[in-house]
This record gives sequence, C-alpha cells and structure tokens, in this order.
Amino acid sequence: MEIKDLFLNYHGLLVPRISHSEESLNRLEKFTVKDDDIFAVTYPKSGTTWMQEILPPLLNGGDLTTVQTIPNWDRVPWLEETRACFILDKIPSPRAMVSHMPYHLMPQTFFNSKAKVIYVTRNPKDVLVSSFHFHNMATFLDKPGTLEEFTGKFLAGNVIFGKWTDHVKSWRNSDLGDRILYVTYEEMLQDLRGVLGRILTFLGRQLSAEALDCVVDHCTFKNMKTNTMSNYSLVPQNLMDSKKSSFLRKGIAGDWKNHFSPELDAKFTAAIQEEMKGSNIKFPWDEE
Ligand code: PPS
Repeated sequence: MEIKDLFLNYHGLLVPRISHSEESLNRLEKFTVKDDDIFAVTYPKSGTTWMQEILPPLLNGGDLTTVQTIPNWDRVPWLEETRACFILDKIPSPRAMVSHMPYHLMPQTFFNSKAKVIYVTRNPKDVLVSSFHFHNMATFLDKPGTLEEFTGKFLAGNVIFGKWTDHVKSWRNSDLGDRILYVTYEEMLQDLRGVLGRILTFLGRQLSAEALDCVVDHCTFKNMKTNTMSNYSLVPQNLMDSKKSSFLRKGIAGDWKNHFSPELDAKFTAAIQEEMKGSNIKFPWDEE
C-alpha cells in the first residue's frame, strides 16, 4: 500500500489512518479539556501501554479491576484517535488519557487548563528498535526495510508522529511549570515503585504500601505480557502479526546494542546530538 493510503498528514505529521481520521483530528482541536484531566504523553514506543496500565489503579485506590477487564485503548484512550469520541464522555473524572501529540498540537483548551501531563521519554535508540519490529508486525504501517533504511526515515521524521527530537523538545520547552512531570522508561525499569511514588505525589494521591506493591507487581513486563487486556492479543492477526513480533516484545533498556552496527550507532548519535544542540536537555543515556 502507498504511504498516502496508510497515513494522514496532520500539520506535517504522519498519523496512521487505521486509528485516526480527519474527523477525529478535528475533534481533537475542539476537545474541551477539564482541569482534572491527566495526560500521559509519549513519542510512540516510549511507554504508552505501560502508562495505560499504571494510571487506572493509581487513580482508584489500587483497584485492578479496570486493567483486568477493559482493553488498554478503552480504559486510557488516545486523545486523538477515532475511538476517543465513544469513550471520553463516558469515563469518570479524573480522566486519564494518552497522546502522541507534540505540545503545540494539543487542543486549545489544554493550554489554559490545569490538566496535568506525565511525559515519558525513552532512549531513542531503543525507541527506534522497538518501532522497527512494530513496523514489521503491524500491517497498517509501511514496511520498514532494513534497520539502516528505517533509521534514515526515523531521523528524517518520515515516521508516525515525526521526529523524536522535535517531540521531546516541544514538551521540554513547554510552559507548563508544575503541571508536567518528566519520567523516563529507563527509570521505570530500574525503580518502578519509586516512579509510581513520584506520580502519586504529582497527582496528589496516596496508596497504602501494600496496594502500591500490588500495582507495581501487576505492571511488570512479565505480568502485563499475560494480561489479555493489555498485550494486544485481542487485535486480529491480520492487523498485528504476533508470529513476527509481540507487541510487548522485550521490555528492556539497551536492546539497540543487539541491533546497531558501530557505523549505525555513530550516524544515529551524531544526528540526534546535532538536533539537540543548544537545547540544554540532558538524558542519562547521553553518556552511554
Ligand atoms: S505504542 O505503540 O506507542 O503504544 O507503544 P508503547 O506502549 O509506547 O511502547 C511499547 C514498548 O514498551 C514496552 N513495554 C514495557 N517495557 C517494560 N515493562 C513494561 N511493563 C512494559 N510495557 C510495555 C514494550 O515491550 C515495547 O518495547 P519493546 O522494546 O518493543 O519491547
């Protein structure tokens, strides 16, 4: 299939037609954000599904019923997707949503609201590898070609939701003050309990130590992999071919080292450094 059949071009960003339409993107622009709304914002492959697992129990006293009975896309819906209109008016406040939108494409009402944002960043080398495998298994995306070819598209921003660097910079340069919390995928892997504690404080919520332990245990990669409400096994094989790759694939940091040649690493690192120059944004993986 051709690129134009697979993607819509939304303000210069490619977005997949399978889950977005002109109508859903119009609705996004007019969406009324409530002051108690919570957005987990990510560049794709940075921890979206993980946040869809984490937020409901943190917001409802540690109750795991929602995450055990409702698919992730309906329990913490994507703000910009076609399904949003069926769900967002029905979910109780405070509403938790996810979004892949860069800062400037959030709905107008977001900017003057008190809604909070948890922005999750992941090492872009692992984002690239995760995305590469996803493109191989998802029939509604373009075939990635070789990893080197896919890297070219990724660095040029010819991938869904554009350049990683633009996305990250847009949210780091936001004017949200204490309305935004930054976490990394790698911190979540290292100390999930600690990150969940920070999220609870940010959201002004509390959980007992036992309830928090249960949420942490439920949200491990191993346990999410067996949760049919979260592992995408409900999606038909003709859309996501799990024989090629699982959606919850490896769940580790540093898998890029198993994929990148020294040449690819040098090219990728130089390109990202060039784009981030002058931004004053530092990440733990910059030293690796
Ligand atoms: S998407 O398509 O944008 O919604 O994808 P997203 O959910 O952002 O990212 C998918 C990657 O996140 C990994 N993942 C996890 N890793 C560790 N622990 C937990 N609990 C977890 N949940 C999801 C998932 O496995 C994908 O990464 P890779 O590297 O491909 O395994």
